[in-house]
Amino acid sequence: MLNLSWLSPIFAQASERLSLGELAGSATVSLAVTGLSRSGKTVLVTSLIHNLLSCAHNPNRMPLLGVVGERRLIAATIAGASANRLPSFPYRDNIEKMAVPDWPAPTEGMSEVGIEVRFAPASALGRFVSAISGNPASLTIRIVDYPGEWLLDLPLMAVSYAEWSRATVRLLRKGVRAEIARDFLALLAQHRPEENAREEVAKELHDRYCGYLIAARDRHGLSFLQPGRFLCRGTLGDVPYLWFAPLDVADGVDPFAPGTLGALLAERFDVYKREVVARFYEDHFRHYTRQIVLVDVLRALLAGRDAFEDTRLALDAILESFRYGPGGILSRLLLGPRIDKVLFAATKADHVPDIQRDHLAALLRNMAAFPALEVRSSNAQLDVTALASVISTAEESQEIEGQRVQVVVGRPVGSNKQSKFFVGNVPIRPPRADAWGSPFLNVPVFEPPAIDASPVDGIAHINLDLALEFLLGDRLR
Ligand SMILES: Nc1nc2c(ncn2[C@@H]2O[C@H](COP(=O)(O)OP(=O)(O)O)[C@@H](O)[C@H]2O)c(=O)[nH]1
Ligand SMILES: [Mg+2]
Repeated sequence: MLNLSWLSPIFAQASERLSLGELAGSATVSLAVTGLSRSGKTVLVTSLIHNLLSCAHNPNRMPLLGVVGERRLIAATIAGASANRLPSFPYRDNIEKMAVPDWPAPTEGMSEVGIEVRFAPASALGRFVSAISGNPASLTIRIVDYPGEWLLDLPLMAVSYAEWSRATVRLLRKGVRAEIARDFLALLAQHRPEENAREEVAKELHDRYCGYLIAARDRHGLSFLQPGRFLCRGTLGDVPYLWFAPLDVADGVDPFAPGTLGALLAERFDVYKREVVARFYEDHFRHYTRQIVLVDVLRALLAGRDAFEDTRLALDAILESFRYGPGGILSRLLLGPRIDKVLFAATKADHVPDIQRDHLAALLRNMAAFPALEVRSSNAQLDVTALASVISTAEESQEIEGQRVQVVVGRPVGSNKQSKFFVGNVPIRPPRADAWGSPFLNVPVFEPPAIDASPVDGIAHINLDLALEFLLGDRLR
């Protein structure tokens, strides 16, 4: 063990931020990547790894990541297999797919991968320790990819089944949901919470409720869909305790008489909270220290008012997972270490021209109650950005109705012609109720650029280096 007590105060301060393990060459930080399905997690992790591995050859890909820009990076490599319980992230398969070029296959559930970064320390103390130990500093970044849908379940921890049912059924009867949930609501009308519990009824309600969730997500672009595991099961399979759905519960009814349908579903709801929700936070989330949350802001904006407002509800629910202050749900669930930096990122920023990208980030910032989170010191440090993991478009200007405007151009997957994509002005605030057009759910999927599968040249991106600098820069000094 090294004695640091003689160091001057400035050095001592530097040492507070660095662990000795880091200085001496072995430290780990976990970087969790989440977002609702199709928000861009798999592509982000693949591009991040590929760009980090390529940095030693091509530092120009990640200039704004301090350790690269300052030429301190020595090498980044995939860490060897560890005794982790999670499936490993399929980086190799993904990068080979992208070299075709094509997008990586969609994934469900969690996976992880370790990246070992060896670098020359920036601080005098770090350089000193590195010199006497004869080793460069090293940091293993443990990247975990998990479905954002699961974070939507945290608010369930604070409510009973009856409360959740009432709130959910109220929501189901409003706006577009009433139409999407018509079949489920019709079945709901035939069953009372106080009728005798029957397994077939519970299962049928569950199946129809899942049908509604899937239609709401896939055909209407909605995102505030609970419980999250009904849409993204991970490794759970179809276990019987999942067979529940909300019931039409009158005010004041709670708890339910034994043997009733209400009691059966309430019991399952409680098992779900204990076995699935609490367990995810205790076994996994608790170990994350840095987090990036991906949001497909443009898709939500173009999908129309209902889908956009719904994304805001989902974001508010997701934010609960980063409120550590007293009185929060998390403080009751988790003790000890916590996430200390969270970045919310509007993904696929290559779908809008350069001048609109800051708008995308500003819109994301104004979509949820972020500011309230930042002033509370016990919460995670938070920032918002726009990024593209893989630039798949080019920029052009075009005359539209007598006006020169910037558009993006790319080749839609499966087409042999380039097409232009123009979204107009991205507003920096959620549009007013009367400013919405009709929903547009077909944002083009542009073919990714041809890339080299070996980690030499990297992948062109927008702001990936800045994002990583915010998330991990302090651990790479
Ligand atoms: N143009 C563009 N499309 C992207 C980008 N990232 C993701 N996508 C698209 O979004 C789809 C879903 O991304 P994926 O990473 O699989 O989402 P996940 O479900 O969150 O893991 C991809 O298949 C791409 O079509 C990006 O940076 N630029
Ligand atoms: Mg994925």
